[in-house]
This record gives sequence, structure tokens and C-alpha cells, in this order.
Amino acid sequence: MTATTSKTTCPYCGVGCGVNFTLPSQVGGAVPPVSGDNSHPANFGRLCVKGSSLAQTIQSNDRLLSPMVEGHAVSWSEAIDTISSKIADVVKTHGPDAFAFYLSGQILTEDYYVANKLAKGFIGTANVDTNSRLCMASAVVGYKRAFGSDTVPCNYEDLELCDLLIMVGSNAAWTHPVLYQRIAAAKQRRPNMKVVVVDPRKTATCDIADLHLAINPGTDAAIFSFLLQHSVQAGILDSDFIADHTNGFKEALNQANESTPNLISTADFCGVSEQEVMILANWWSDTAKTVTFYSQGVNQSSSGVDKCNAIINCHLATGRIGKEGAGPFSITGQPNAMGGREVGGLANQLAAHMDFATPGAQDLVQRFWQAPNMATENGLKAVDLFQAIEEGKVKVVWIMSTNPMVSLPDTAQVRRALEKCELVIVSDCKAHTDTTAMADVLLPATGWSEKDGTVTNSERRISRQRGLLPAPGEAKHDWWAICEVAKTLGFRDAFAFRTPCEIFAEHAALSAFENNGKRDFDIGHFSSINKDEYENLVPVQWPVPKGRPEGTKRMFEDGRFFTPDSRARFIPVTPKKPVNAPTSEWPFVLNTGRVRDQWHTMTRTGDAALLTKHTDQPYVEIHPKDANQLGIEDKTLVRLTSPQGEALLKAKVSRAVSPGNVFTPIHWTQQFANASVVSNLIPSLVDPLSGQPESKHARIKLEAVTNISYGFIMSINPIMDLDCIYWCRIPSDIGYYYEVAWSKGESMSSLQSLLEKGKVSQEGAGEWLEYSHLKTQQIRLAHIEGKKLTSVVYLHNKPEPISTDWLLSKLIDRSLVSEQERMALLVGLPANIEDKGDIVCSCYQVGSKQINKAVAAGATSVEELGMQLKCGTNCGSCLPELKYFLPAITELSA
Ligand SMILES: Nc1nc2c(c(=O)[nH]1)N[C@H]1C(S)=C(S)[C@@H](COP(=O)(O)OP(=O)(O)OC[C@H]3O[C@@H](n4cnc5c(=O)[nH]c(N)nc54)[C@H](O)[C@@H]3O)O[C@H]1N2
Ligand SMILES: Nc1nc2c(c(=O)[nH]1)N[C@H]1C(S)=C(S)[C@@H](COP(=O)(O)OP(=O)(O)OC[C@H]3O[C@@H](n4cnc5c(=O)[nH]c(N)nc54)[C@H](O)[C@@H]3O)O[C@H]1N2
Ligand code: SF4
Ligand SMILES: [Mo]
Repeated sequence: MTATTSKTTCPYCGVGCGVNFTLPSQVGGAVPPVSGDNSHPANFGRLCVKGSSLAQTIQSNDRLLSPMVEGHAVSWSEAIDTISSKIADVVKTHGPDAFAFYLSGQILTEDYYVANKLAKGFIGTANVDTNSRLCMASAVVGYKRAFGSDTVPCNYEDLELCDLLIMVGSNAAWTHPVLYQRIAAAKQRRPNMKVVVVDPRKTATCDIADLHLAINPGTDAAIFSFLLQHSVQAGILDSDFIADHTNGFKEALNQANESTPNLISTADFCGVSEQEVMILANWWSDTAKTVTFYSQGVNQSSSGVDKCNAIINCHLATGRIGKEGAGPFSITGQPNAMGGREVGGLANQLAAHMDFATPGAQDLVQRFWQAPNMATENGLKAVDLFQAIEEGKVKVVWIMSTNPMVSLPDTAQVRRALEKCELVIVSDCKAHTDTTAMADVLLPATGWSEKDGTVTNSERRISRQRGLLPAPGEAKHDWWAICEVAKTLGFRDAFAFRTPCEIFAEHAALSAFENNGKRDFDIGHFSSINKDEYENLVPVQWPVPKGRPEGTKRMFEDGRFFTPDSRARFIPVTPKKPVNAPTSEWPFVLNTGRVRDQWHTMTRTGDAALLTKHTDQPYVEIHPKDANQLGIEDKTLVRLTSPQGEALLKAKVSRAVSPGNVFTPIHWTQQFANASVVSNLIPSLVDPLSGQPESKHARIKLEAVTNISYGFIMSINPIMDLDCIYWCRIPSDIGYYYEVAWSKGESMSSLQSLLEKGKVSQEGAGEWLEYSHLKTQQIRLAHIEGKKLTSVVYLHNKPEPISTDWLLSKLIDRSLVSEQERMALLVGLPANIEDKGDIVCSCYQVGSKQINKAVAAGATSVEELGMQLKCGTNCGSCLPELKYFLPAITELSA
């Protein structure tokens, strides 16, 4: 490793991979590609495609570089004064609960700690909630009900050591790719290891599954209710463990017997065959080393907490917890959702894994902080918070590192709330997001590679994200902005932190304060950490109490839990279906989730042309039978309507979803497409215990959008005011590329106006090449200026499978257009260039047509494809998809 290479942590998913980061050779120069850190225990050198593209996504041309008040750039001190005086004012007039923070699992532990301290100890409100409410709130409550604490028992090694892995509501192949690769490698080493996927949809994760239970949406708890009962019949209860270390087994079992009386009723409720349930039940009873790995298909549900406890019940009954290769493992999504939980950064937590209800906790925290205004009860959870903002109860909200205009359910409500709010403060790295558009005050934040602090991954491992590049413009660390506001509010001493190290040390000291083993979260070893030690902190799993610097690999090995009597609790669970069943008016069930190469609301990944190749437009996956019935063809535009709102998406006709169900990715915002925000469709229904929204479920109707022309526009100049039914901006390395759809009646006149107003070219200059075919309503135009291509417009009657790569490359390379190429510009491809098809391997830009060709020529394995085309040989994220090109395997989607 060179002197300029440092170790840091990937800022995307909760796997928390270690990354080697090399500084550019000159100040302001391009950052060399990153590599995986061989010594990091989360990834041992591996990175997925998002991680390995980190260098390409750092430099952004849309950074927020200065604080802004009402659209005007101001100094930091002016911005801080505006914020502090308004907070002081509303708190004085309306009380502390008129203020709220809405934070994120993507800020650092140190940022979270000072925000939580300011609100709960000094302003005096527990209105500190976070996008983690949308992500793992149900998992937290599930753990707390069972263990008395929010403790993830397992570690990543357990995923490799288990003999049965049940993946519930997780598409880890795309969402936790490095863990998925570790699991796939373990299964290859030990072919007897079984993997079961429980997901209504057939996903890339099913590639390694021995069994896929395509259950009815929301019905997971019934599967585990049945497994609990079956454990009795199969004689696999761990009676000693139940007797010595748990309470409530009988009640839970009685409820299971009532809820899922037999195999037939269970299979019927879940919409799968009895044989399938029985295969799982037999594997469950035969396999002591079982891990149940669960994610958003479990959490994002109106009964998410019960689903978690149904899973945990099964592990407690069989003693499959606190042992190698066994346990209920909730995987977290964001890089620091866990850190947020640790500091208490949720409205129903106090601090350091203590709650308002924990006896003595308020007093303890008050004394530790020397807090003048301790909050005394739970604050508002995300959905309620935005309701209270709309009702005028919360008057100032500080949104940090999250994009609620896209990610909260019922976007129309969120808009109404933010319009009504007296002061909306948004801290972000980006100037233009759907949420920054609603801000009164914008604060420029440092982003990954600039910000400095700690994060905790899904296996409780604390790692450093290091500040390696200078902050651009006026950007500052989030913790710094919070401390400045706190000081201006008069809390100078309590927020006099000069470095993240000082904050971390205080956080560690609070975790250990009067703890003595009573609370799970104890990192007292770091209470007096100094700057050098913090700089050199190596990844470590908490608890790290004084005297145990090596941390803790696995929890509950001694069978003692953090309840008052140290016993775990069984919870009786009644499986429930989602709140909104489909009706004749709203006949379809909408499911939502992620795609492989995009991150959330695309502020970090959406501008990287490389990462858009895998999925370039928002889509709705729909079963061929439904598509047929509704007259919807592949790649045509579909209107989705729910009682909440509307979205326009491209159809992806596929057998991956069952009839009556559709799936859409969550990523596209108004920055990238005019009408494709999927949260518009989601009602604000929440789990009554966790407050987590049922984001994976809405009832909707679907219709084909007819009478439209499809096409695309590319230009080296920005394209303004595109007034068409649908547009989607697709990043390219140079210029502007839009997929569009116009109403047929409007397409000619709109196109005319685009051309006339000089929106896609300099008016008058250069020449237009033109091809039109009235019968098929095709129009193809290419604009050339100084012998160079400047714009292309293609419009067709229906979506045409034209590869735009060559046209884009002609825009990008700015080479002269030869005489032979003039014709090719209107065909879309010169005769001598290969059309790659849809890109499958993002790293090496290998497309479906190339792969099909190699398979037709005899390639029979992923390895051979890799040797011939290089696909899959870098990060490996596309390996599951590559397999579906091989002859022996049926297609994932038809
Ligand atoms: N590429 C990429 N990776 C990411 C992210 C990203 O934005 N992009 N985000 C990160 C974050 S914050 C998170 S939280 C994680 C999420 O990681 P995952 O939870 O793995 O991802 P999702 O695609 O949201 O949902 C997982 C699956 O739940 C299924 N599902 C829907 N309803 C049900 C149900 O009722 N029961 C069951 N069993 N399954 C159901 C969906 O079909 C989907 O396949 O991903 C993290 N990793
Ligand atoms: N329908 C539906 N809705 C969902 C989900 C779903 O599956 N279905 N999933 C939910 C889940 S699990 C999650 S986690 C959320 C995610 O949803 P969001 O949190 O809203 O999405 P992000 O795009 O990650 O937003 C992060 C914002 O912070 C900015 N940012 C990045 N780094 C920093 C930083 O260091 N400081 C500051 N101040 N800003 C920064 C980014 O530019 C971006 O604008 O979506 C939720 N919503
Ligand atoms: S799996 Fe990929 S996105 Fe997740 S932490 Fe590792 S490199 Fe980053
Ligand atoms: Mo998440």
C-alpha cells in the first residue's frame, strides 16, 4: 500500500465493507479507483459494483457549496443565526416539541450523537426520528420484545457456518452483494448447506436457493408460526433452554396452534403448496445450525414486529441462538443505521440503548449530560412527525441526509407538510433533490471521503469512515453544524467538541456510565480514546466494555438476556395480511424495492453512467397474463394509480412476479423522471408497535398509456422545459439524454417547438439530417454543427429496441462525422459495430447480446463467459444474472 492510500468504509449498504482509498496525485485531481480492504472482516477484499465505483461517484457537478437562506447564498454564521433564532422563538412560544430532527442512517455516529443530545437533553424534545424508521424500526422492536435489548445476536461468519439459511424478504444478491457472495462461496464449499428464500417475487437471490417460497405478500409470520408448532411435533424443542432462559413459551405455542392449526391452513394462508412448506419444515427440524436472515420484506409491513418475533420464537424454542451458525439475524440496510440505534437516535429511544421507560434512565442520562431540559417521553415517529408538521404542531424541522419527498409514503402529504412548515432546514451534499427544493435553509454537508467518524455495520462492527479529501466550497461536517446551532442557543460547554474523536469518547463514556453489564451496548473501552487511537481504530464488534478491547463476536452465548430477569421472552403472534387487500377497483398489489446498481434516491449513484446501464429507467414488473389482459406490452408506458396518487413506469413483462402482483424499484425522483416517484402510491399505514410504514404494499390499478409516441433525445446542450407525458433523464458521460413519450397529437408540434426554440441545438447554426416515415410515424433527426454531432431525436410509434451506445459515443468523442456515418446517424448504428444489447456486467460493460452470442457459440459456464468476455470477473455482482443466460437453467423472467 502506498503512503497516500488509507483504509475507510464503504458508505452504501449495511455490510460495511472496508475500502482502500488512494488520494489523487495532485490536489483536485481524479481519485484513482478504490479497492477492497483485504484485512476488513466484513469483506476480506471484496467489493460489489457500487463499492468499486466509489471513485467515479465522488465528483459531482451538483454539490451544494454554500449555505442558502430562501434561495440566497449566505455565510455560515448567518445561516446558523437564522436557524437558532427561529428554534429559540418557537420553543419559547410553543414549547420544545415544536422543533424536530429528521435524520438518517447515513450520517455518522458522531453526527447522530450530538443531534440526539441537543434535542433530548438541551432543547427538551424527543422529536428525533430518522429514515431508519422506514428501514429497521420493526426489527428493533422485535429484538427488544424478545431480548429486552436491541441486540443483533449473530455475525457474518454465522452465515457461512450454518447448514440452513432462511432468507426472508431479502434480495441480498442485489442489496447486500458482498454478503451474498460470501454465502454463495460457502454453499459452493459445502454443497449440503441449504438456502431457502421466502419472497413473493422470484429475485436474483433465488439463484442459490434450494427452495423458494413465493408466499402471498405479508404472510411470513404464518410460516414461522407453523415452524414453532412443527418443532414440538418433530421433537426438536430445546426444553432446557426454554426452562432455564425464557418465559412465555406456552402462550406463544398456544397462539401458534390457534393461528396455524395445520399444514393445509398454513399453505393456504401463504399461497404456497403444502409440499413446499413441508420441505422447509423438515429441513428446519433436521438442521440445528440454522440462521434466519431477514430484511425489508419482513420489516416494511403493518405487522413487521410480529413477523420478527415469529422468527425469533422459533430460534428460542430450539435454542438456536448464541451459537455458531445459528440465530435470528436482522440485516440492516444503511451504512450506519446501527450507529443511529446505538446513540438512541429514534423518537422512542433515549440514548445509548436506554429508553424513556427504562427505570432510572432519564435521570442517568440527565446527570451524565448535565442536561438542563431533559425530554421526558417518546417523540413523534416519522409518519406521525410529518402529520404533526402538516397540522402545524411542529414548526421547525431539520432534515439531515435523507430525502423524505421520495422515501416516505404518501408523498403528497409530505409536500403539504413541508409547504406548511415555518422553517424547513435541509442538510445535504447535493444542491438539487426533491427535498432540497422544499427547504427554507440549506446547509452544505461534507460527503463520503470528506466526512470523518465511525459507522456500525449489521454485525455490530464499528469501523472508521475517514475524512481524506478536503471539503469542497463551504461544506461542513454535519456534527459541526449541529454543535454551532447548539452553542448559539446557549449550550456552549456541552457542545464544545473540536473533533469527532471527542464526540466518540463521550458517546463511549455514556454507554459505560453506571452500566456494569446491565445494558448490552457498552463500548466503555473507548471512553478515553485519544486522537491517535481514534485515527488508527481497527474494526471491532461491540460490546467493547473496559477490559475487553477485542470486542464481542456473538451475543447470548451464556443464555442471559437484557430483560429484568435475564430471560428471553416468547411473544404470541397472530399472522396478519397487509391492511389494504386488493378490491375490484384497486385489483393489483404493488410491491417495491431495490435494483442492483442504484442507491436509494439516486443522489449518489444516479449520475454515474456506468451504474445506470443495468437499469436505465423506472419500471413495473408485471406478469405476462396480467399484461396480456390489460393490453400492456413490454417496455411500453403504464399508469399506476392508487388512492394516494399516480406514477408512470415502463412495463417489464416478467414471470418473476405472480399474477395480480407487480413490483417497482423505489429509486427514481423528480430529478430523474417527471412522473415516476413510487412513494406517491404508498399509503401511510404503519405497524402499530414500531411505526414502520407498510412500504412494500399498496393496492393499485394499472392501465396501458395509449396513443403515444416513444423516443429519445440526446444533445450536448441542456434540454429545458420538456413538456411531454413522460421523460426520464439518463446520465451519460457528456451531454443530455432523455427517454421520452409524447401524446400522439402533440408529438409533432412539441418536437417542432423544441427545434424552433433552439432547445436542443443552437438556432440557425448547423444542419439537420432528417428521416421520417409517416405511415409508421417514425421521425429521426440528427443535428450536425461544424461536422460534429450535437443532437439526436428519434420518435417512434412504439418502443424500438435501438441501442443508444453508439449514438452517445458519437456525441461523447466529438469526432468529425464522416460521409458514411451521416446515414448511420439515422439508423442508430453503423454496419461495422456490434450492438451489445442491455448491459449485464457493469464493470466491463458486457451486454446481453454479446453473452447470448458467446453461449450460442458454446460457452457453458459463467467461468467460460468470464474468460471470453470478462463479464463477472471483477466485482461479481452480475454472476446470478449471468447464470440465466446458460442453456441448462430456465429464465428468471420471461
Ligand atoms: N443496490 C442497493 N442495495 C441496497 C440499497 C439500495 O438502495 N440499493 N439500500 C440499502 C438499504 S437502506 C436497505 S434497507 C436494504 C434493503 O434490502 P432488501 O430488503 O434485501 O431489499 P428490497 O428490495 O427493499 O426488499 C427485499 C425483498 O422483499 C420482498 N418482499 C416484499 N414483500 C414481502 C413480504 O411480504 N414478505 C417477504 N418475505 N418478502 C417480501 C421484495 O419482493 C424484495 O425482493 O438494501 C440496502 N442495499
Ligand atoms: N416504497 C418504498 N419506500 C421506501 C423503501 C422501500 O423499500 N419502498 N425503503 C425505505 C428505506 S429502507 C430507506 S433506508 C429509505 C431511504 O431513503 P432516503 O434516506 O430518503 O434516501 P437517500 O437517497 O439515501 O437520501 C439521502 C440524502 O442524503 C444526502 N447525503 C448523503 N450523504 C450525506 C451526508 O453525509 N450528510 C448529509 N447531510 N447529507 C448526505 C444525499 O445526497 C441524499 O439526498 O427509503 C425508504 N422508503
Ligand atoms: S456490499 Fe457493496 S455496497 Fe455494500 S458495503 Fe460492500 S461494497 Fe459497499
Ligand atoms: Mo433502508
